[in-house]
Amino acid sequence: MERTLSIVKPDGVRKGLVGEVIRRFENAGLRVAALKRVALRKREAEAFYAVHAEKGFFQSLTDFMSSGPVVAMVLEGENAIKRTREIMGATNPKDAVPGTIRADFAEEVEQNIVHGSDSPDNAAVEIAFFFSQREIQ
Ligand code: DAT
Ligand code: MG
Repeated sequence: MERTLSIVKPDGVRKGLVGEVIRRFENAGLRVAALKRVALRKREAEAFYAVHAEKGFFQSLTDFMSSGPVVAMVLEGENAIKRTREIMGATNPKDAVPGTIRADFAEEVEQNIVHGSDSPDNAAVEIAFFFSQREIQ
């Protein structure tokens, strides 16, 4: 049993894809262990993506992530981290396999609909960023 954090990003929420994204995760056997809609402040988006602080796209990425509400969720299941990222597809939708969320709905690399943690350590940090202990019991 593993847990990961996924986010429907502001473009996914604007496009009405919250249900579609959750459907795809649930269809794959992942369970939603916690869920919330939240508007990130610019500073919060910067903290969430701190590992990318030195990248050229950091300002633009964090402007985008704070441009509207997101829906954050904890997904749980066997190999949840890897499976969530498989269902999401590659970071750049041009490289994403057809049938993945990013291939089907994203138009460009920065606004790519969905986030998923990339390791157990990062999943723990990212889950704690959005959810208190009692929200994920
Ligand atoms: P992922 O979201 O697949 O884990 P990442 O952690 O490398 O990808 O990057 C985080 C986000 O930053 C990504 O979802 C979209 C944005 N991003 C990544 N590479 C980018 C680039 N070359 N230009 C613009 N935005 C980029
Ligand atoms: Mg990442």
